[in-house]
Amino acid sequence: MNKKMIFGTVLLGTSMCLFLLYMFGQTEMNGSASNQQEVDYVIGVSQPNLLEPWQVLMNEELKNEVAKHENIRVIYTDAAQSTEQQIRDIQTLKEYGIDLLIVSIDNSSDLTPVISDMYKEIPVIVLGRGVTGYNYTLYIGSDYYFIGETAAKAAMNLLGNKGGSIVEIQGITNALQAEERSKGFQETLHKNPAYKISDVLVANWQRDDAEDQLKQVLQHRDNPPDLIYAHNDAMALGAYRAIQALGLKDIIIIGSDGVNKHNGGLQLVQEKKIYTTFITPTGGKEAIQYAIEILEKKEVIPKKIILRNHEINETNIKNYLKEKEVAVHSHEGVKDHSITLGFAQVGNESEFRAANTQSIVEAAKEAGVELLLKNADNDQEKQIEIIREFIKQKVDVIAFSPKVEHGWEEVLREAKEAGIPVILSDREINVKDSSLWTSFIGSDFVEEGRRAARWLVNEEASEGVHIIELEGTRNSAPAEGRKQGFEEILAENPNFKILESYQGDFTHEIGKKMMKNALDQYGKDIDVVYAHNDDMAIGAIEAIEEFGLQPGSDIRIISIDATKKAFRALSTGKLNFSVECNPLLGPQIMKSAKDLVLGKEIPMKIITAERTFTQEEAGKEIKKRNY
Ligand code: GYE
Repeated sequence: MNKKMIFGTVLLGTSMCLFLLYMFGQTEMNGSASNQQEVDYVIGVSQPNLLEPWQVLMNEELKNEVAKHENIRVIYTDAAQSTEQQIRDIQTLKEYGIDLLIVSIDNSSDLTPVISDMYKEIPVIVLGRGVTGYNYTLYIGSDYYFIGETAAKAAMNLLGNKGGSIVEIQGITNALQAEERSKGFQETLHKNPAYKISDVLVANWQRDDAEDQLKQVLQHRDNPPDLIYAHNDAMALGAYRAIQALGLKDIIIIGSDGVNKHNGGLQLVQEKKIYTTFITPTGGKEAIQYAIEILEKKEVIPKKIILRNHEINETNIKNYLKEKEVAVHSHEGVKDHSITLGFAQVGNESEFRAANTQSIVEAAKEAGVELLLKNADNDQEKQIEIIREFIKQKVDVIAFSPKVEHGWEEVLREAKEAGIPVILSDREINVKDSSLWTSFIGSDFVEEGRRAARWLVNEEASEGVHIIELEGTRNSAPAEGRKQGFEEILAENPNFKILESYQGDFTHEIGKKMMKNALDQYGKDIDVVYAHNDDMAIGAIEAIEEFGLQPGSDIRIISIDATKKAFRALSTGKLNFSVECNPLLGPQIMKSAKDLVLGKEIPMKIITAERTFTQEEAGKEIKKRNY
């Protein structure tokens, strides 16, 4: 009895459920395959509601992309803003035997465990709105903290230095996207006491709720606010109506989503009902494209795709709409012509770096990209000079692995003025103006640090565990993130103490030297070494052996990268745990560079999927490890 026949029987079997589902939740099925036609895959789409214009747009974009694929069938459910109904919908889709679930959620705290369970059985794409943790195949959506932060900067620009009072209208509570937006907004505003948030309202993403609540708050208020920040355009329109009804003037309204439809954010900006909105792509198209890649077992599937948001206001809306119009057609029929990519590599400091450089060189050959790869020998000034050289050479795209987070504004502004897009490879930077870079491809370093610490606190029960930390290059994104994530988990486990953190630079040599210093100072009081990469960990292992102690048993050792070097140390028991950091970024960099030259919008961040390895797991995997 094969899949298609199963499909028929399940259809029959579950029609009763469907009827119930129809009674309680909204269901719809489509896919370009006619009922009789073979389908290879059945995908379930669970929506939290179809009351919001943004969720409706997401479904449209999903359907438009599904229509291009003959061999898939999609079942859509709509929970009409009921968490209980959405949990039931997901359960019924599971019983229906779907091959993959695409789910967008409102209530992340209640839905996270449901999605984690589903993920144990089938691939799950979390779309548009996140869940806590990493128990899913792929997240596609925006960085909501970034949207809140950008909204705060826009508010401060609009109000000027004199500051002012602000009303914030949130979507719903216990929704990650609302919490992160609010956190980004408030944390950025609070840096300057001139800006005061007078009220925080919760209006369920709904226009009328926002209108009613704001009317209540403002009708008894002597001093109306100077600005209103609504988490979506529907509530921003509600705010506009409330102000109109109360006859109030000169109150700036900022919304979010930027849907290009009737009463959508773009129309509200054009009609000057709101001043600013933030384009928040739904990711519907990408979700179906990746769903098929996952079902066809494509090798490299990222963990997170963070889509870029564009700030739209009355000063740039005309340009945005024109560019959008041009972009829709620009890459049609454009021949895939060879492109030149200038890559400024940071150095040769580690096994990771060697594998990373090789991946880039091989992928360029594979993709027919002309690669100019220069090495900065871990010298930022030299790396800046290399980028300047690429600008002079008028390469099509520049990519680089930034040695440290700061000091890139000037040279990146020159690249921007030269119209050359910039891809950040494996390390992020910290610049005020995020338009100075186009896309980041790499890992979530904070999560890597958390994973290292989680293993340790789960592994180690005894009191007073003393840790030596061997840090990577100071002010580099991996070192900063791995330290932050590790300390975050340790903060919840007070019997784990970092005795001292030593300034390393990701090299074997410095790792060994630092460990020698630590052993001289703390000797047998050391229980654990946390090394920010394998190379420093291996150096530490040698120092511990020379000190006459047994690495892996007298002193537990944790590293990050999980290169073959680490696998060997794990399988000999000298290393205890390694957190993967994937260096094979070449193929994704080439794909992004080509898409950029074709005028396609590429994600703001592509976060790689990564694992962790115990000694036992490494033993099983070592043969397959190719770097
Ligand atoms: O972990 C380390 C290398 O930037 C993520 O740099 C990379 C780090 C990697 O030196 O081995």
